[in-house]
Amino acid sequence: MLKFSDDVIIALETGAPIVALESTIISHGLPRPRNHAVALELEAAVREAGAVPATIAVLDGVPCIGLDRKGLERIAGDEGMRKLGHRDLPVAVATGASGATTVSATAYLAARAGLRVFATGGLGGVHRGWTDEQDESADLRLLAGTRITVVCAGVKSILDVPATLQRLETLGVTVVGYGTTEFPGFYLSGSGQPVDWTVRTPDEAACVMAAQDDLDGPPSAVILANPVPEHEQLDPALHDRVLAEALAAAEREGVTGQAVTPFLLGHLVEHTGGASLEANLAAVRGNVRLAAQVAVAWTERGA
Ligand code: PSU
Ligand code: MN
Repeated sequence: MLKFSDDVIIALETGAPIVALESTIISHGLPRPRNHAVALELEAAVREAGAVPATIAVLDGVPCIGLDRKGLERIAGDEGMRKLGHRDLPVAVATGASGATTVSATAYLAARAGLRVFATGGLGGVHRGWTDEQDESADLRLLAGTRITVVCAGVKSILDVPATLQRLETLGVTVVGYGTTEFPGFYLSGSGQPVDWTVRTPDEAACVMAAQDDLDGPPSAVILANPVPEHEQLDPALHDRVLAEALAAAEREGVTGQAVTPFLLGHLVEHTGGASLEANLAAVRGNVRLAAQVAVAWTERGA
């Protein structure tokens, strides 16, 4: 059912560290053609840190754990790539469709494949205006039932961050700040919301994962929330202004469903003169590097 890349097969056999990487951020979250260079760069960063990258996507109905050159090219270049949440997987497989996987679908497939560490940009969550329109990313519920460690820069700041943190609490998802007591704000280093727990080294993160296994409680993710460095964040005043415009534009144009997140991210890139893209990339790079370090620490524990 799953197709593994050669590198991932070897890594699984030898117990080498592996980092799962999400593909929707490549296909729908970043502009072409830069997205392809980024996909390659992220894989290289994982390797540099001593782990094996496994970018996850569905190609011609086959869930792939690790992509070859051609697969990465398709994800980045093919405008027809669908955006697949975990609920879309059965249909994509049955119909032979191709698509990039969101956090929910990637985490699901990674866990099925036996991977434990996953890096992305920012999680989906509860959208602003949720009191009127029920838009909550499937990422949250899936993470509540999946034992995987997700390294991210918090949740996308286009969301209602306090409401999302509240949902994560209700759902029983462990949230830990990496070197911070403030929940990160995706494009911004901080969201203004506190985070209850902090770890400061990859090994401490791996200890949390080991304790999770020892306790053997309900299967749930650990969110390792890793802020973008302050000198690389988007200017907060610019962020707030352009985001308000983006939200208004989405409302005016009647954007709904899966299209909302790519629309808002695209609007921000365009109207910040690309500055939001640089902050997004800085966040993702940092997450991928940290995820690789955590994966290395995790395998060194002999888990
Ligand atoms: N993080 C990014 N860019 C993205 C996303 C996350 O830096 O494009 C994607 C992820 O795939 C996430 C999805 O799972 O947005 C959430 O979309 P929705 O709100 O439709 O569930
Ligand atoms: Mn949604």
